[in-house]
Amino acid sequence: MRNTPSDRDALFLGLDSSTQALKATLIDAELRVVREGAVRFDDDLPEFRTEGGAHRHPDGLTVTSPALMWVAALDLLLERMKREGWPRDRVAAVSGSGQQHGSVWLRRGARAALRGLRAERGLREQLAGVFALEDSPIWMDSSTGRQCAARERAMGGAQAVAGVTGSRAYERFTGNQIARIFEERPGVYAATDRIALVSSFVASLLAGDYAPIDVSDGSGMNLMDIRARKWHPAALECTGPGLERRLGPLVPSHTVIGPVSPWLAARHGFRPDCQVVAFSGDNPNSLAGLRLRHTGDIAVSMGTSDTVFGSLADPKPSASEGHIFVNPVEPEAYMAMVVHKNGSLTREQVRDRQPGGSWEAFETALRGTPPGNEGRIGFYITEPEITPPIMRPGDYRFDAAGRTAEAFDPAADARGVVESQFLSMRLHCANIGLTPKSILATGGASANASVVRIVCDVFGVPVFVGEQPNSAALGAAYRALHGWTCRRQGRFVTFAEVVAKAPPFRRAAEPDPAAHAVYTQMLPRYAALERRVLAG
Ligand code: 5FX
Repeated sequence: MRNTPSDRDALFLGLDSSTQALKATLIDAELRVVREGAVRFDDDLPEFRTEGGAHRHPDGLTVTSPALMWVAALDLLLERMKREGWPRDRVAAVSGSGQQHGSVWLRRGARAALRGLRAERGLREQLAGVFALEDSPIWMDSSTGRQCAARERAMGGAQAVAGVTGSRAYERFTGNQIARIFEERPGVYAATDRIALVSSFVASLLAGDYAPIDVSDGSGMNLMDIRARKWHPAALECTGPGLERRLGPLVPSHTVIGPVSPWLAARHGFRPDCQVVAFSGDNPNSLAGLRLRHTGDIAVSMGTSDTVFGSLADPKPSASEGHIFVNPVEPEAYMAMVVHKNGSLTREQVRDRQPGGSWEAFETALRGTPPGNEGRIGFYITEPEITPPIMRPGDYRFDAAGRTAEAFDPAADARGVVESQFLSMRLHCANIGLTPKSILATGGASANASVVRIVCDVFGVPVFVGEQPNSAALGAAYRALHGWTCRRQGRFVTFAEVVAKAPPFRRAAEPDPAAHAVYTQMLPRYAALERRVLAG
């Protein structure tokens, strides 16, 4: 047997089985990225005929991905690593990330197939027959409205479901997907020995056995009690019979679930003592990749949608907004996630109304208008909004006296859209218990200094900026190091200690107390106007 790599030479591998690709990031013990790679499903595995990694079904609601494609992608990725000479024999631990909510249905005999993998053949060839369902429902599926309504009825209403599981019943959440399969395809359900998440399934492929679901990705199922970190009996009960046995155990996210399979060692040159750390969901892994290590650290990702997620100690799960998951790096804490659909496209529309229609003009408008916009408040809704649920697109403007306004001048619209987006974020984050102590701003708009200034003053906390490409795969690599370090030291070592060597993000803005006071005063008015817009 090869010698254990010294701690200095040890490497940590993170995989990310996302919607469109399987990605890999390899880091060294100094947390530097040493290799990256990816298999893109549509281009590299065209035989599965996916578009964006998925199949959209004619009903317009059902969206699935072929489970065998994820297996084939791992074969291909491992072959490429071999060909490119990745130093697999120095990998001390591997962890991973999976798109959240997707489920993999394994039939009786799957476990024996995983345990008995033969080194002379690839995974695809040996595992083609293990699925009770070839097409896995994924997070883009919205076909389970009926099952969601039934869950909320059975568990005492939307708020009761949120109170226990961290989110009201959502169509894409795995429990509701399972309920639909049980109802519509009872034969599939009966033939199923194990229902895995995408994350725990890919972990199974590396460990050569069923891998447990971790409590952080497990929080995206509407089946787990997020406080007890256990399956919730009533939530299982209204989903399908014999479900606990089919789901298997839940484990803390930093758990070492075992060494890699003999198959991975013999065929791909991994060390037999390379450890597999429980895989988790992509959003939990991104939280790790962005190194949100303390309660109150939040990330604001400004993209097509604006997504906020962060660590918190005292969550207030809500039926009307956001999700609460168990935190993947702080076992006692939680993470919250809130998605605002009207992000960059909405900002771009308002930008186009500025003279010249450029970002420079938008920035000039922000600089030339005062915090609070002289009392003017606008709601700019390009697409039906998720948080808050404003379904009717349009611009809703109010003057300082709360009267409906037909129009603002273009500069007031520029300030109006940015202030409105971040006041909404502050309001809805607070509603679920997320109060930031620091913000990491990422995504396109984080390059705009005047936008960052408004984020900073609305929340009243320092803002850091930085891009972290492939944050889920990188987060998985950090979590591999974290789980391995905890195991090595025989105690829980904080994630903050483990990632202390990573280069800091750039501190981009400090709050201006006077501007922050303006926004704090504005917030109750904003909330009241939002209620008016919601009431139509
Ligand atoms: C989270 O709840 C989601 O549905 C998505 O962000 C998926 O995790 C994407 F993979």
